[in-house]
Amino acid sequence: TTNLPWWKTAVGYHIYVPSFSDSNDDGIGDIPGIISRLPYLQSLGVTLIWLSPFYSSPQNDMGYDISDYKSVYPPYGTVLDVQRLIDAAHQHGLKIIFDLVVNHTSHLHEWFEDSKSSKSSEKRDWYHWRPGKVDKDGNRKPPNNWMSVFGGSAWEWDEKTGEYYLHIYLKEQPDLNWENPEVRKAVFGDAVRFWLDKGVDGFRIDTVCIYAKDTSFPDADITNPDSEFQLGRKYYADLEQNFQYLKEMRSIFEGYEGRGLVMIGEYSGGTTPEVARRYCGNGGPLDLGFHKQLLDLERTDVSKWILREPSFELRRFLGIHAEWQEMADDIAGSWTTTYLENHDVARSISRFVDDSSEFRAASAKLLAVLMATSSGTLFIYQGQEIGMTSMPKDWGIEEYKDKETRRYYQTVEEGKANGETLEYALSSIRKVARDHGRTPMQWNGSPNSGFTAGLKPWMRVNDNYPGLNVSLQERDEESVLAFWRRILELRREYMELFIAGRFEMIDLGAGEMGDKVGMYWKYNQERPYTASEKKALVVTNFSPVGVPMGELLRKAFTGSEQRIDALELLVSSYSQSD
Ligand code: TEU
Ligand code: CA
Repeated sequence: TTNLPWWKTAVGYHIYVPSFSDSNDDGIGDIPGIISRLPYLQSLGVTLIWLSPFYSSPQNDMGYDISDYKSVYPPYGTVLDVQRLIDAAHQHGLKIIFDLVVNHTSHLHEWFEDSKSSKSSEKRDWYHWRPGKVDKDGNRKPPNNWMSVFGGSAWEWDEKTGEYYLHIYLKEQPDLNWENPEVRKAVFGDAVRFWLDKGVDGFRIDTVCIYAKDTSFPDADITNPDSEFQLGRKYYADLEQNFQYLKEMRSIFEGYEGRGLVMIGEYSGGTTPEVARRYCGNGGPLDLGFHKQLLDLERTDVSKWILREPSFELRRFLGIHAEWQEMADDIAGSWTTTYLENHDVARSISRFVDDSSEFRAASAKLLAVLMATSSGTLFIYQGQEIGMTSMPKDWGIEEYKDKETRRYYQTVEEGKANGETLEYALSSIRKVARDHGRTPMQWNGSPNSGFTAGLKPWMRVNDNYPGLNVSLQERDEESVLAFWRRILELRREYMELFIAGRFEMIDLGAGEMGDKVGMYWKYNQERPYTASEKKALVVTNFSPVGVPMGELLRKAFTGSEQRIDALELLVSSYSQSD
């Protein structure tokens, strides 16, 4: 564990550009705003920044719909600003990676405009075009029954050329046809090389599992008989050909020897640890990946919005976490990430613990302990380091900006969803909408939390900012922010346990204890133990009341010889960090 590559020991920080810091008072976060906050990130202990998409885009999906890979969305700044950011990050000792969104482009990308201009366009085959089908009543139907991730058919009819095109996401996000070698060449040259040449340290690769598709486009199995459209994942996620495409992408990196570039993939919802080992094991095309199974914790197979009952169960949550922890294994050669938040989910303390003003700081620290003692590359999402919460429950639907949510709400209003009431839909939106993670960063107690000095931020600032912001926490030794700083130091100090160690859950059984407490050992990957080896026992109490430590410790220590070392570390980490 002494020669881990930089990206294994990195502390990542995910910046959602529109909501981080506004430098010119137009209410929208921007690149110069990020530059001004680099010293803050450095003081937190961050070593790697991931930037959400900042490229030209009509913003149908907040920049995940790119209309030009080589220019910047004007409200965020210019290519020169991005170059300055890369250089400034490097001067602060920070690595920086960008989001690479190449499963689809915007419908306004010139490639798609060309492709849809006529059936004989040179770029017709750059996207997936198919004629429709006809049902028994003679009505036109899409080529198959696949459902878009955002609801409805994954195919959109184009009147002009009389064919459908595929869009796994919004209709404003047509899927590129990766089977066409010209497409791959354009993607690598346009999106990848352009930014590598400017000095970026790698990419977070959006929807990395779905570039290859079964282009015979078979109907998906019917898993929801009440719906016209079905999950087609089996025909477009983790296909054999996808690994080949990614290898090809990887080979671009070979021209940048010595830069230590990193490729982090975003897996699909169905990617299991077993499949992930093929992406990120020895010889796999990626270095590491973000799994989605904790993001999807509340949802059912029917839809993202029909939630499980109960929506949170500690044992299930930790079980999934433990399974992915096994992938962080430097000896076997596989690796993973540890993260609980991003721009696609509600805030972790609101989802998993308690975001009331009484308990939110304790909840944030609890999750910080879980994260900082978990193996893999750590990613903090902006605002998580101060314990930001989901949007207040009394905000109306008009505060939600995301098209996914808007669309869903409208579908329910029109009675075209899964039979749920509007009331149910709203309560579900208040729990799991993506917008909860997108409210502006809370920097200080001034109007609009110091995110913008302008009058109107693009998204409403959470009402709790006067009591929950960076500036307040900077002045308080007991704050969530101060806690994160300390525990990140501890993580670094005991790197062989916390970053690269083996994670061993202690089963506390169903019922009382196991539903409240998570307890695990961290120890070196290498076996067998040496007598002097350090181990860590981590106890996380998810309930508002104390737990009997004596009883828990008895469950943890089965062999008395291990007892002393472990207790030492437990006590020392307690005194250093609460
Ligand atoms: O997300 C991929 C994805 O399938 C999901 O995270 C999905 O957006 C979410 O579960 C729906 O609630 C990536 C990006 O992170 C996301 O912001 C984009 O919308 C999506 O790709 C399309 O580019
Ligand atoms: Ca701005």
